[in-house]
Amino acid sequence: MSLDDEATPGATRPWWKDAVVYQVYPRSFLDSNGDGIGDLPGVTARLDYLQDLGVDVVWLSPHFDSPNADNGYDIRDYRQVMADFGTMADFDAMLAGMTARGMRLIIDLVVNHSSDEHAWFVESRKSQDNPYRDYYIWRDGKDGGPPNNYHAFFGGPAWTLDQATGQYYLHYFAAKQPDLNWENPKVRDEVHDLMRFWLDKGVSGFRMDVIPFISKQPGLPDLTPQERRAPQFVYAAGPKLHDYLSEMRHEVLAHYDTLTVGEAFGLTPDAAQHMMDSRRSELDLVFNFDIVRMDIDGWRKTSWTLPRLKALYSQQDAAAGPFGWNTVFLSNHDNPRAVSHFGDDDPEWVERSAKVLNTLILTQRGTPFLYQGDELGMTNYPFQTLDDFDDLEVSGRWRDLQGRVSEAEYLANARSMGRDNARTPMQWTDDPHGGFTLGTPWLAVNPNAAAINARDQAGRADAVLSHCRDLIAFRRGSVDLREGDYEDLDPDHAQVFAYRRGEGLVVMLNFGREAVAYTLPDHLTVEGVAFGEAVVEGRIVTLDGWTSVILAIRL
Ligand code: TEU
Ligand code: CA
Repeated sequence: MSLDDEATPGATRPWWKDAVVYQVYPRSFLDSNGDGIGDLPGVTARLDYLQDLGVDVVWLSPHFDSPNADNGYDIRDYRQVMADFGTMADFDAMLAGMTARGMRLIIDLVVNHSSDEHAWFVESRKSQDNPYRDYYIWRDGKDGGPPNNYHAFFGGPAWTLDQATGQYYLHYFAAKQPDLNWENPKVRDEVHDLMRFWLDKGVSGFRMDVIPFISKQPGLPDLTPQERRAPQFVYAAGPKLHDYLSEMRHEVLAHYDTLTVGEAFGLTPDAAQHMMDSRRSELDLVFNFDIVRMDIDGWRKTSWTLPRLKALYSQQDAAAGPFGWNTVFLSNHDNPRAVSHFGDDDPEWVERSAKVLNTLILTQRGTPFLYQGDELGMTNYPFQTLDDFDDLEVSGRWRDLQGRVSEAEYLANARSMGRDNARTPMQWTDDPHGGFTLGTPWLAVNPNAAAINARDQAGRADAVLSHCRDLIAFRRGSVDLREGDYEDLDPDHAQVFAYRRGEGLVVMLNFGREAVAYTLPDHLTVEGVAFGEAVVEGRIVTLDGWTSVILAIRL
């Protein structure tokens, strides 16, 4: 690993630029005690699996005490482990197991809002002069209704009237997720303290949930009709975001060796670059959602094209510039399965296309974030009715749309884009419930677990899992992939994604079932196949349907 960081020669290259991160959604990873809910001992039981895959960092979705209105993104106690997931001793054992295997752990920091069952909110709602009142955002109503026309992401107004004190409180998400008031220095101090609590236990950083939203618009004016179509761009443009993040860096993060990655939901590319610029003291990485949301209009799924995907990668790479660094991902717990969204989940093609997508994630410029199950090519779930879902985003949005949209249209949309597609339990074996639980799973396991599961793939050299493991190892040994610059060789081609990485590699991905014979530009000399499979004759490379190859080249 080179020691110099290309951005600031002489500075050591941060470890997270070379790391491969794997997101664990603990509720759906492995159930160790038969209650149908994944838990921390389940994660510990699979650390050898993650080490064998070659994972450097685990991002753990919220493990904190929560009533689970939003599956843990509604925290009731930031210093307690959710009882469903186990105990603090289980957390410590999991972290020790990761450390012993040379892995790091980053946890989810959900501090734009808490649960309405958090002690702070229980106090805050008691009276208008309670010492905790200003931990949240309370306002008088206007004209007999909410203080403004903000709409919640999970349906209904973003304000709920608290009868006891006659005021409304703000919640960008569910009513059980009241927004914290970051204007209040006591709130910021509380957050800094809880961050130190986990960092002092040995955690290596945080993924920061909707962090751009913590600074609210002064005066909270109404949204215009245009703004209401995508309120996140207003919510993320508060005037004090960068002040709060700089303070967090100064007060907490600067005193530890950490990785911080912020959800850039609602940020413009410039604001995102601002947040991750290594010359500033804010965060290290951001999740830019332009790609995973390129075929979403409001709530509706639209369509995407490969040239559009390529343009977004080039835009993100340019926006990062010499002082930024991107994350590379195609899925997470909020998005459909990568192979169903961007690949081809027909049983005949699913493995091949999953390998192509994992090649994209692991060879693009930036830090790759794999989502649990994508190393197997797990697919979307065949939801039949709205009752099959267990996501307040699906139910809340349906309450908004009923009467304006047919149930058939809404169901079709939820089937393709609903978050539960990524939350069905991990498929470990072809045993009942995919070997995830000996009980009844909290969310049904995909019936294709018999065909797509880790045990079957562990024994097959041609499996998605083997390909992913081998490519992670290849990437670790390649300075071009970890540090090299990025050049899209053919932005307009509708089926082939071909790009140069550094001085010595070209990656080619065939995003279709038809074989393609592709001629590389004449400024490149192909020296041979470095990874994958393709027929190479001079600069003509033939890729079978849904295959990818990494070529050794000379400029
Ligand atoms: O998600 C915020 C966010 O980006 C989601 O609103 C996402 O865009 C939407 O669900 C896509 O359909 C974060 C967490 O990742 C999510 O799980 C939580 O529900 C949300 O914040 C509130 O904490
Ligand atoms: Ca369990």
